[in-house]
Amino acid sequence: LNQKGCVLWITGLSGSGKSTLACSVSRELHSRGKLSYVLDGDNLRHGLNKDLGFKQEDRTENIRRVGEVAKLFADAGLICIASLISPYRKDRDACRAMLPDENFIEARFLVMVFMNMPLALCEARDTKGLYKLARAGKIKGFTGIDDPYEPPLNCEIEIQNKDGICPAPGEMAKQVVSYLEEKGFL
Ligand code: GGZ
Repeated sequence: LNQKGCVLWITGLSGSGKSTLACSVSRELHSRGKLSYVLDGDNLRHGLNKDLGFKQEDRTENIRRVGEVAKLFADAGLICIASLISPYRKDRDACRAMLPDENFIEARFLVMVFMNMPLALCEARDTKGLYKLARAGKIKGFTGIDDPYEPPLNCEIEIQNKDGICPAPGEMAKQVVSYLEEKGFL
């Protein structure tokens, strides 16, 4: 396999475009003949993590499990793309700590991607109507509404909105793939 495994960890609010970016990066890597695998928070909650809800302890356990699985994929040499809200800094830090750092002989580690989209933008999109339900009090503890989101302080890649508009998926994917290229992962 002519690639090094690593974990791309995409964090951000619901509706910030994490899954879109994950899918777009995976497609771009595929077109370059690189193996990747997407672990999506929302999907995993139907299987591996179907026993978990959205209380702080449950989210922590969710992140921990996905971190462990991502580590296995990276171990196998794949570029594992994990897209989860992962709202708590300490949980994301714990994932990072689980993976060996850059100086390790087998370079496989975590590249944190922050979807830095304002709540107003995510809420205006509201593709699944969840923000509306949260505002109406029909979903309790919704991230960004009545549950916290702690933005990363030390991410490797930040996807920024331009004048309240999210960049096109292909554009975001290029930013991420260029980073992986630069760092010798591809
Ligand atoms: C946040 C919620 C909630 C609450 C349901 N808070 O945008 P989506 O719909 O498709 O993705 C969200 C998903 C969040 O799962 P994660 O595993 O990524 O979350 S975490 O990392 O915090 O464990 C959202 C939906 O589930 N959803 N209720 N209360 N998002």
